[in-house]
Amino acid sequence: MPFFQPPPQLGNQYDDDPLIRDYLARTLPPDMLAAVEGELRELGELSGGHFHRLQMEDAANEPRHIPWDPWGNRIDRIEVTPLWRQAQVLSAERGLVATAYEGRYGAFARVHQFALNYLIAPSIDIYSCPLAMTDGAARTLLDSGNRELIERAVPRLTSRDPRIMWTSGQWMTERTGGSDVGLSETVARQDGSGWRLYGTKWFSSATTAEMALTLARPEGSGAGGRGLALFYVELRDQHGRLRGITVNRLKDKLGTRKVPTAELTLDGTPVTLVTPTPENGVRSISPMLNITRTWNAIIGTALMRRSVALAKDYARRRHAFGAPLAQKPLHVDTLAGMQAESEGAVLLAFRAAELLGRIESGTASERDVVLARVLIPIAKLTTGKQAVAIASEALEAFGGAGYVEDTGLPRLLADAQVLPIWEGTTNVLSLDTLRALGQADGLEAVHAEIHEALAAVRAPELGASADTARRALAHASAWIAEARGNPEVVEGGARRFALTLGRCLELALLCRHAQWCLDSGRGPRTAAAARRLARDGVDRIADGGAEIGADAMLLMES
Ligand code: MFK
Repeated sequence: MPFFQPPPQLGNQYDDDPLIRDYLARTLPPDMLAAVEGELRELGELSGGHFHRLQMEDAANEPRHIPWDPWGNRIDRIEVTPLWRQAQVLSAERGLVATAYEGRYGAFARVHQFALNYLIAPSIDIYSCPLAMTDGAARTLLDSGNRELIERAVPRLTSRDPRIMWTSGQWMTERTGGSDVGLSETVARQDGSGWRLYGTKWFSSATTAEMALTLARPEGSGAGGRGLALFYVELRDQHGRLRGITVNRLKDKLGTRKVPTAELTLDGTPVTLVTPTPENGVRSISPMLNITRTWNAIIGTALMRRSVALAKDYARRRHAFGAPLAQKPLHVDTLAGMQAESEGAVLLAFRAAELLGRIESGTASERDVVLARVLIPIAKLTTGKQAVAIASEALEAFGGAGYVEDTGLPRLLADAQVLPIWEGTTNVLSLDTLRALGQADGLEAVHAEIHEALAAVRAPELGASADTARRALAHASAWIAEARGNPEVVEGGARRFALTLGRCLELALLCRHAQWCLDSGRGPRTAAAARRLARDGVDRIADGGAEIGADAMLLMES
């Protein structure tokens, strides 16, 4: 009988994930957990079962742009994949956006919502992208105070009825770039019927949305982000025709291939101004950025969890050199490092969710607000990098099979690679972290967060890990204090600084969670994760001041 390798299997993705179960048990009030656990388990079942199977069967399908109908009319229809059609129904019915807005669980609504998304996201082919933007649009409209738009759009964006629920796009990127949004060229003109937009949007994700929030420069306005204004667009009229919008083409991307990302031409697109005055567009859209960046972090952790789950299961099924890989010390060591990274990442991403929940329910302290502003970009940039590294390691854990498309494994890496790019690259978010730290005691809030988490740690087996976090934080703080007078040194070291804070936060949160697991009889597993993360290193600071920058310039010479 020739040899055939059994493929990896997934079980219930809630039951099989002790970290998320323990985290929710520690964080949520017991009666709330009892009330929501059934749906978490159901989503865990759908994620490891129906949707994972469908994902494999649906692998070859991609969205299609149909520019013309048979009679020559421009229609710009976009057909999405069968899985995406099911994901749309699931998202509404399971409240993947709505849960955050229903007010049932107050400050814990965001943890609840993101737990649902964490469980299902790896199996729904990045349908989380339109959901993140939908959530961000609902939040931005609510924060804008524009009653007419709130009444028209928010009930649809947050509906649990798939026939009613809308999704939203977020059109920011133009040919001038996705980072320096203040360079946007799209012009807004007013005529007798209101505002109309003229320009090109270069990366409109999920163009199937019913509405979008977008930036444009009112004619005669000044340069930069302050000269932009925030507009609300409904894409189609009552006959389903696009309103002054042409879909030029879909992007041919490395990953997120199920997401129909398009280049658009806007030629007289009717829009509504969101804010009372046509200015400060970047500031007005910033609630959207903070929501989608939190999503980014959560989805990053979800993809890490899927990478580790598949690699661990495979290690038990795959025999080499006389034993299952799961009994080979070097392979076990590799998988353990992946597990520890993903556990730290989950706790950091969900910490952002906790803070958002408190802010939105009106129960946040002043420090929570300051901490959220800093922690969200840090969580996004740290988990984005980790997700790519873990996905890459997972492919390697499968050997050649990890490099073959129809195993479904390469998609993990290709999809993870978007996470450090969209919603602000690692470098842009490192600079945003610096900006946020400079406002209202941001660094003090991070210090307090880390020290409070570590103050809860008493077990001797966690002592060295807690010290690693304290030392790294002290090193990062000393570096920024010394570099402060030299903007080039600060900018050149911003990524190392932000990543150190991110990894420090992860380790501190992991130590605190591990202490709770020990105290509540849940065992020593999380303490092992904390020790492993500490051993793999959290301090990324490089001392050397201006010399590092001078070396970097030398290394730029070809
Ligand atoms: C699973 C997840 C899925 C997500 C799917 C999404 C798919 C969509 C794909 C995309 O659209 S990707 C493109 C995303 N683009 C970005 O995320 C932009 C990246 N660039 C930045 O974040 C820049 O830092 C920024 C555009 C904000 C810089 O622009 P400016 O004009 O130089 O802004 P400035 O002057 O720093 O800030 C303007 C105001 O906004 C300031 O307030 P004030 O006017 O009161 O002084 C800032 O404090 C405020 N602000 C900026 N960023 C903020 C913020 N406020 C709160 N939170 C923030 N993050």
